[in-house]
Amino acid sequence: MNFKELMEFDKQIVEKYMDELLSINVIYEKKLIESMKYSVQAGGKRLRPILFLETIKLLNKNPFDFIEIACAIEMIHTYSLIHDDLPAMDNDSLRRGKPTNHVVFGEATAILAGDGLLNLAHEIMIAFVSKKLTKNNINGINIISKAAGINGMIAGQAVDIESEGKSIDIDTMKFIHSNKTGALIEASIVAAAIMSDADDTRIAALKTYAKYIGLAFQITDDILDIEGNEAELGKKIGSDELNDKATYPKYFGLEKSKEYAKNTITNAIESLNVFEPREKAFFVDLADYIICRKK
Ligand code: GRG
Repeated sequence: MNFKELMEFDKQIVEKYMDELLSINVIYEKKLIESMKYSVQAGGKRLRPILFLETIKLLNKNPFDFIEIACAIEMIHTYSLIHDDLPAMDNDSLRRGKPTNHVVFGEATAILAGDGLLNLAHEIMIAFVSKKLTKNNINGINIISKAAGINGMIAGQAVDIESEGKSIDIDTMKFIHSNKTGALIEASIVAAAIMSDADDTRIAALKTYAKYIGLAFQITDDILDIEGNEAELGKKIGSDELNDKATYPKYFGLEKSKEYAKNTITNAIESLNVFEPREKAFFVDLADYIICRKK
């Protein structure tokens, strides 16, 4: 399979398995489950679960043995999007090409749908380790949990919200982005490496790669918010400027940001030198995709 086929193959597996995990029969809380499904099934690139599954494969383990962890990561990501779109946060009305969760289901249900997805992800991860109890599996889910929490994504989001309309220094901006966006991307790769029992050299190489692609992903996201096409992106552009967000183009300008993203991708690819060319082919293509993407 070439890069595009692999991305599509992994995406379909993750989507199918998430559908199964969300086939929950309830009597009273039908609206809650429907709103959770609405955002999960709205599409999305499924980048984080794909990174997780491909890392497992790179390290010669069977990705199907870890599929529920990939789904849990995507549920955490989807929860963060639902909450990020709320009026109290970024107040967006379009996500993944569809009206945002609170626009369709109301704010209270959207908040609960996010909470439900975050908690379900942890229920899934705990059920996984209780069946497959190894030190590396525990360490892996611990990395995912932490990346989603107050030492990762939630911290980045909190500082992002507090910084709106204020002038902040570059280090604060980097803190926001490496936590809000970078932490879960990095955890998707590092947790998979640890759960695949990789050696320290390989884990370190993949961690460095993950940091670089997380950074390039964010810079590209900032650029797309200025130059992207709303129909292709599936969300409104110009929202960073509207919310007076600290972005790479705001600090460095558009052209310098593009150059920065390109150099970051070169560094990401170089950090995989410990792997054979045929082993790392997917990750090299993915690094290029991160900055060439249109959505
Ligand atoms: C609410 C705790 C909490 C965190 C929110 C995810 C997030 C943190 C904010 C979203 C705002 C944003 C545009 C961040 C930039 C990078 C990013 C995470 C983009 C969305 O991820 P994609 O492009 O989305 O992977 P899809 O829809 O493809 O899954």
